[in-house]
Amino acid sequence: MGKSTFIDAFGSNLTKLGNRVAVLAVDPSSGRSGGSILGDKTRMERLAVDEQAFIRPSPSAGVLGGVGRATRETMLLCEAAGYDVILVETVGAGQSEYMVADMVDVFLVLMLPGAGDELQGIKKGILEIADILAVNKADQDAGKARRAARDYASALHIMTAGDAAWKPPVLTVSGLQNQGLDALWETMEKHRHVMVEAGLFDQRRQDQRVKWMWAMVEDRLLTRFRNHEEVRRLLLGLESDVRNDRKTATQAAEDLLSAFGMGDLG
Ligand SMILES: Nc1nc2c(ncn2[C@@H]2O[C@H](COP(=O)(O)OP(=O)(O)OP(=O)(O)O)[C@@H](O)[C@H]2O)c(=O)[nH]1
Ligand SMILES: [Mg+2]
Repeated sequence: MGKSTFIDAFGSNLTKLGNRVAVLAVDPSSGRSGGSILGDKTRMERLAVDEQAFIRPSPSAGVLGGVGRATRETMLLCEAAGYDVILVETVGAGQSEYMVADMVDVFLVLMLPGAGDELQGIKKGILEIADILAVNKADQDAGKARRAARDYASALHIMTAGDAAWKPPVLTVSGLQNQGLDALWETMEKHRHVMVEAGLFDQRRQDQRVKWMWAMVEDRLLTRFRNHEEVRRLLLGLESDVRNDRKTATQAAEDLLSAFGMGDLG
């Protein structure tokens, strides 16, 4: 996708404009070690040595919830420490995108220019949460990138409510050639302006905070549940009972909740 190259160029543009930039990553799949941290920094050569920038790789592999929470907390710390722009990278592996969308003010989706039929392959879900879409690597074949952008634009048009305060635009960019990145930043600033004017900027942050509160409560409760000794003992047999239709899902849930001391509630 060219993410590291993109962030290196985009982030460097931003520090040149006088911003302090932090780069965080959510990549629960990678099991990254010190080695790939270095790898990432070398792929962001300019930003890695930029005194106005701070690059923090993904917390080492763990459950997505934990990785997401750690990243969100670092993000808040960076904000409090006076970073003007915080870029949060996600690998694009399913759930992590939703998690990142739930912590940022603007969610940018990078796409590659592909054949027309590529559109069918893209996950519809990701377009639904995109605030801005950018077709990257447009330097390779400008015509192809423009065609892809047009396809994405019509897909987005169909999905966006007519009265939405913000309609996700599609841009073409090249991280490698630093093309279209100034226009992208202007679009992000415009997004912020529109959201503030519509009273949606604070609302989004409020909604996100409440969502995170519940995510943490659910997370902790579920962990406590799964670690409960009797629940663990029962689970071994119950899952296969449910799988093989020896027990209904409802009965099994009831057994587990009873073992946890929460039976007979429903
Ligand atoms: N032509 C062209 N090539 C690019 C562009 N951006 C990145 N590349 C190339 O694509 C390859 C992958 O780029 P990265 O920036 O490492 O991509 P990434 O998404 O960070 O990759 P992972 O971290 O491995 O997931 C490299 O060979 C880059 O030189 C671009 O805008 N145009
Ligand atoms: Mg990378």
